[in-house]
Amino acid sequence: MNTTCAYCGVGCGIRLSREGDGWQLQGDEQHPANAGALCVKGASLLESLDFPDRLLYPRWLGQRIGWEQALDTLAERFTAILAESGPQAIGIYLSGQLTTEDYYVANKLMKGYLGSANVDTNSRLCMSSAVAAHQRAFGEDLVPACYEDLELADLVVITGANTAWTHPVLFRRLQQARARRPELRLVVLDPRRTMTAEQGDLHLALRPGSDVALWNGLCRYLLDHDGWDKDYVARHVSGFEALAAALDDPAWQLEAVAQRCDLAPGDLLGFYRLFASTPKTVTLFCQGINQSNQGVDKANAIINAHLLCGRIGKPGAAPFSMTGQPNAMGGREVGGLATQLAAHMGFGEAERDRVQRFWQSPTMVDGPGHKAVELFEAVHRGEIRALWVLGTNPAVSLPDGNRVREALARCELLVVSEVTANTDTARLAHLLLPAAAWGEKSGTVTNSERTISRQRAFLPLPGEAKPDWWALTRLARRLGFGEGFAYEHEHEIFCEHAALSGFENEGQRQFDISGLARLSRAEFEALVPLSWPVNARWPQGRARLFEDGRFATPDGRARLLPLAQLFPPEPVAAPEAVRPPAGLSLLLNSGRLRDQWHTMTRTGHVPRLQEAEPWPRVRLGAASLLALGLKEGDLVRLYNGLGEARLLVGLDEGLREGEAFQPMHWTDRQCSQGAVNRLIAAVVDPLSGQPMFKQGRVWADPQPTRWQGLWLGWRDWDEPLDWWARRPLPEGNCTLLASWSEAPEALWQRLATQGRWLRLPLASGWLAVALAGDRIDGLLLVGERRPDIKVELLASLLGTPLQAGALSQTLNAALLGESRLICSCLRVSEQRIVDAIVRQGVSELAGLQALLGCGSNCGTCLPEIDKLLIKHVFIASA
Ligand SMILES: Nc1nc2c(c(=O)[nH]1)N[C@H]1C(S)=C(S)[C@@H](COP(=O)(O)OP(=O)(O)OC[C@H]3O[C@@H](n4cnc5c(=O)[nH]c(N)nc54)[C@H](O)[C@@H]3O)O[C@H]1N2
Ligand SMILES: Nc1nc2c(c(=O)[nH]1)N[C@H]1C(S)=C(S)[C@@H](COP(=O)(O)OP(=O)(O)OC[C@H]3O[C@@H](n4cnc5c(=O)[nH]c(N)nc54)[C@H](O)[C@@H]3O)O[C@H]1N2
Ligand code: SF4
Ligand SMILES: [Mo]
Repeated sequence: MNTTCAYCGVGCGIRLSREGDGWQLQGDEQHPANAGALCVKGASLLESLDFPDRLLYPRWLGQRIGWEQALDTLAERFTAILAESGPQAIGIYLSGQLTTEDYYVANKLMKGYLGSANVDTNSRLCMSSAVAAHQRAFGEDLVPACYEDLELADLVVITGANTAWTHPVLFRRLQQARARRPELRLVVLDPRRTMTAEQGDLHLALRPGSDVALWNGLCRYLLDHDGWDKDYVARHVSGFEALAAALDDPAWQLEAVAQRCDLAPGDLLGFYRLFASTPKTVTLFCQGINQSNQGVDKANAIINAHLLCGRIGKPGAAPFSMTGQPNAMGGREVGGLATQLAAHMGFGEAERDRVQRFWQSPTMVDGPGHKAVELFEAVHRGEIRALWVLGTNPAVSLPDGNRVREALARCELLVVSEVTANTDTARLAHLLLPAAAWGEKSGTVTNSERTISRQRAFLPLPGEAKPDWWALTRLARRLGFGEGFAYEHEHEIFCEHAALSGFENEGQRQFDISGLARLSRAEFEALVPLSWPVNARWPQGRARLFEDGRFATPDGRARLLPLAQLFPPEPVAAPEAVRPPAGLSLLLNSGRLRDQWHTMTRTGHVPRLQEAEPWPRVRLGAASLLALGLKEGDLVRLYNGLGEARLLVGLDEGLREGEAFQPMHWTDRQCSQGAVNRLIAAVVDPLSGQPMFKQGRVWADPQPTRWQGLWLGWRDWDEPLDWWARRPLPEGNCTLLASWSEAPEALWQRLATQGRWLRLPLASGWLAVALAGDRIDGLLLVGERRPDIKVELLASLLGTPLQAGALSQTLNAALLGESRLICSCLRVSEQRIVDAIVRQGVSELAGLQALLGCGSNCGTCLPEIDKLLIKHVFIASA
């Protein structure tokens, strides 16, 4: 059976085959996105399905209830709120991780039946700047390119994206193309020297937020050096005069731009020349562009340069916005954003009328609703009284996390549809509804290149879990809308969605999949991946848009836009910019790690995905560490007027000085104080409403500790403590502990009174053994500093009878230190690679791959392996 990966917007195809009682998973060779390849997250999907806190039944205030009762309660409360406060008092918050069918039903119910446009999605945090930029430039939210364009290009510019980690299979495709054709150049524009930047031919570490200046400077350079396509602009583009006039300003001359971007003029010139002389250029962008207080402008600045050179709608030439989530694109098609009506239509009178006639619905919203950040503000004010959250964890993922948590806690009726019961958001819900997870649910998703693929169910629904569209449909029926929501299968929903896209569409809307509106159930089941549009003109779909130079604007021309660079890139009046008295000032960047997915609800319980980066760390540059007097592994306190976090520090030589990078993944479930968004102000782009997650102002102080410790046990650590962070082990879990308020002796006194603890002195502190009968139930190491230890080895003692010899032998071996995992796919540690180089004399990559397998699957670790080779072969022998 074939399905689609649950994670990123590459949208890889997956093939499942039966093996004994279980399933075996591999990449689908036939899928156009990945041709059989998978990254470590996709390859671990089966392991991830073993959720620790799976939500199996509806729960009302923590108590199990039946679906009938849950839906009746929901219908009753919605009806009462509608009667008392009107439709604006109801909100729905959706997710790019739902299927298109889930999205379609939610959107129809809200906009056409309840009459509220307060339906937004976490795509607001992710894609809304790109959506708005596409609409401004092309007249519609259209991604022009396909993945193959990356392989056909002669220059790929990756900006504001760490593609090697976040879209690994696509990056691998690019790298393979570069190996075949060394003339294919890669330039990376990112303030941070990421794993992606490491692999570029050129990396420009621009000043955060200065992207508009960089692209304006490029356009100015193209105009000055005859590097633009006059013919293309004359025939297919509008707005040239205004752009040229705006660029006729000394601010956009090379030297001035270089200064704004904090780059060496020579480096910048090198990039401009390369761009000017390479017709086949693809510029790929993601959250470093979108998540900004001028995200829409940044995206349009990139598109400007491509339009000016006519580099769009051609093989190997396009601006390319990568979508993050598996179905962010499907949500955009449906109209799941509060600023869209449905099927790429807005709120004009004719469009509202058209959609209402198609739906035959009792009502129709009259304009856009609240965007995500405003939506939660309206909840905070009590204006939205009932909020239904499906498939997202806003307590963690929205900016100004403390305020969002406050809003959720104040909400009169919070309904959360979830797969796991124990998320920071789900814990605040009144009503919890169990959702079908990946592997159990069925429907369609659309990836970054507009390819619609099927997600198929291969597992039975556990407990009383139901697909989200089912829950929405059943509520709609209870509210008296049976006719509009008679669906019994996702196939019916998909066909209706496809029909709406083609309804009274004489080519005005390029999003048109009416060619799929009449699929039979069997054809829907057998649907193969297809890129939209799919209609009478393009029955087999279409890989590239705008090939004819016609855009979706009224005059058919794409629009160039004059754009100003905001400076400084941070908003001066950001609420957190109230300067606390002391502390080192840092600009906080946030984003993703290779092996984790968002708020860790799907990856945090998979030991193999934890190994490369097990603990919540904020990375700082060497000078910042020095200024703070901290070493790697110490604790730091980050704070501002909004909140605080306490994390381990790590050194990242790829950061610009004065900047820090904190992963977005840690939540209150895994760490006492590790969630980054408590520190990020709710500053948004004025057009898209997308939050500026990438530049927050924080202050840092060292966080001294009286002791640090490590707990290994089958049960969770449950003594109250100042600080902790937890990760799972194949069996049991491992918790880092620290205290600044209590001496280690005081901790021991607390434990000793429980009676089942034994203590042994160590050179650097002590080891306490928790006993259950005569067996080891847990191990606690306490010292001045966190012990550097082979966790897995020590954990092998859990459950064994207490024997002094075995204990000291294992302990000694474990204390020889932990080795970092380099290749997550084949689980090869740094130590094994170094041993192979130093002891076995392997001196090149192919040899390491043959011996250990490292780097031979997804390839994201190749640059790290390279570094080890350089360090241990070349430098050592020099
Ligand atoms: N492993 C993994 N992969 C994922 C996800 C995940 O959770 N884990 N999530 C998926 C989702 S939903 C998304 S949206 C994507 C996101 O994919 P990406 O956008 O590739 O990932 P991020 O880590 O958010 O950061 C992007 C980069 O922007 C840079 N940046 C910051 N500020 C600026 C700036 O001012 N200008 C420029 N040019 N760059 C800047 C950051 O340094 C960072 O390297 O990843 C998807 N893939
Ligand atoms: N600081 C900072 N914050 C960020 C970002 C950043 O770069 N920096 N990135 C932003 C971006 S781009 C994104 S996309 C968001 C992501 O943020 P979220 O959407 O909040 O993150 P997830 O952890 O993916 O949450 C999805 C939840 O849905 C559940 N789930 C999975 N499948 C289903 C299903 O089929 N049905 C239902 N009902 N539930 C399901 C999962 O268990 C999980 O709890 O974070 C944003 N926040
Ligand atoms: S690249 Fe993205 S879609 Fe492909 S396997 Fe990895 S996470 Fe899944
Ligand atoms: Mo995202």
